[in-house]
Amino acid sequence: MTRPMFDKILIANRGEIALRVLRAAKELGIATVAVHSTADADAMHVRLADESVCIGPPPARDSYLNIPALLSACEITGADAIHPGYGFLSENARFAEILQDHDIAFIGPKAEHIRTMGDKIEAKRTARALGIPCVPGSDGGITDDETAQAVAAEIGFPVIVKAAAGGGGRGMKVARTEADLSDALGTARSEAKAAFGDDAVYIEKYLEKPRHIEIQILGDGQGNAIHLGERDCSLQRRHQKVWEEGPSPALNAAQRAEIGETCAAAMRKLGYRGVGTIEFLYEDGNFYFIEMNTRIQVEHPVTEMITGIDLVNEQIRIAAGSPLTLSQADVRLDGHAIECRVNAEHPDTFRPSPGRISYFHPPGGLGVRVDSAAYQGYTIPPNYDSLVGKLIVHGRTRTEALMRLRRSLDEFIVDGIDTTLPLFRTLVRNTDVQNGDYDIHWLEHFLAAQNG
Ligand code: MV4
Repeated sequence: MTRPMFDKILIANRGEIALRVLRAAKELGIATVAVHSTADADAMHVRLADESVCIGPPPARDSYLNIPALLSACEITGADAIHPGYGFLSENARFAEILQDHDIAFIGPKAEHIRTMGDKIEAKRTARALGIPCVPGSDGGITDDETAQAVAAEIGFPVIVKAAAGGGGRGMKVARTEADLSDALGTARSEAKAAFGDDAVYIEKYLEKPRHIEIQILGDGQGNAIHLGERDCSLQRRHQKVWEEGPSPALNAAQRAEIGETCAAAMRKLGYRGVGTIEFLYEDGNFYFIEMNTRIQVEHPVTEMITGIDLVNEQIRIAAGSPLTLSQADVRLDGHAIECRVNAEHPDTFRPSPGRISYFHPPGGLGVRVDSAAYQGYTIPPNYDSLVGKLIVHGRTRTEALMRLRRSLDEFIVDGIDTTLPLFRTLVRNTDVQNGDYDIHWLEHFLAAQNG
């Protein structure tokens, strides 16, 4: 019996994730099509793909988000599947449906699950119904002051008002007392309307000092699902993750198995297909669901390094219709991994620093992985995100991973532009970081104290 598989995958993305997908496709013997904007004609993903198609001018809305141009590129090249990577069209349910209508496979979840998780109120309702622990708060949307006050009285202050269409930190307002709530509700609703064209908001108990811990799950849409442990992504700046690691320094094996099995069971019930991340705030030993991401994430290599499982390979095989071949017992969490997102930004001011890389020397050696589409002589265009590459290290213990990270950061040279490498060289030597003693506010406080 021959297994179902694609012949040719079009990669609707750029940068390091386009390369990551290309590599997985090649290892499966699948032909690849790169698409690119005019700003990315010299990009590495274009060079390494079997074929490439220019799909538009630099602005993403005219190229990487241009659905008719992507459909034309599939038609021209005969691609039978699209991998969306992260960002861009990766969580666009309409795009997934349009591809289905054109008999092109979307390498990602079912459109209905993308849509459900895109609405944070629906996502929370769904999570709760599936037995996932949630932050106490309103059952649905809130429009009037009276209902808001009643919910707040029930859960207690402080509370946070969040946009249903938000996520990633946009459109949130904290109310510390009863007197703040009316303003918080009004501001959150008008900001949500302006940013997303949807003024639906909901209320939650505000957690003061949580960690951000997310569970990686994998399902086949045929009733099988497993978890691949967690990543601790508490070190963030302005809702951008900076440093991610797994396992979380805050969890023991019993806690990990319990929350992991809760998530896997929920995904079995949902019939979830593909990779997904269930995000939690974690405080005082308790997990509180906040959102679910229905895409491959930037920090997926952390999980790959501790499990040895190729998540993009799994995504492709599952989208082609293969059932899960891994059982939960096959998943062994081994050692510790840390990822640093190296951005083309000033290490103190975080001002973007696009431009030409005059010298590029990535680190190497045992347990060191660099996922990057950069090369010496490459010019980072100003039009997209500022990720130069991800440095991921693995060690048998967290201490070994930290020492390996310190060594790798000292080897890593990127000249010609500003990068955040110096920040990581400071962080890896910091006592709180070394002790795993941080929450979601630690990095912002550290930066404020460091820069005055
Ligand atoms: C919260 C919270 C405290 N309490 N919800 C920010 C991004 C979005 N995904 C959820 N966010 C938060 N939700 C309750 N009920 C604090 C944050 C938050 C945060 C969360 C994760 C990582 C970094 C953060 C930084 C500031 C606020």
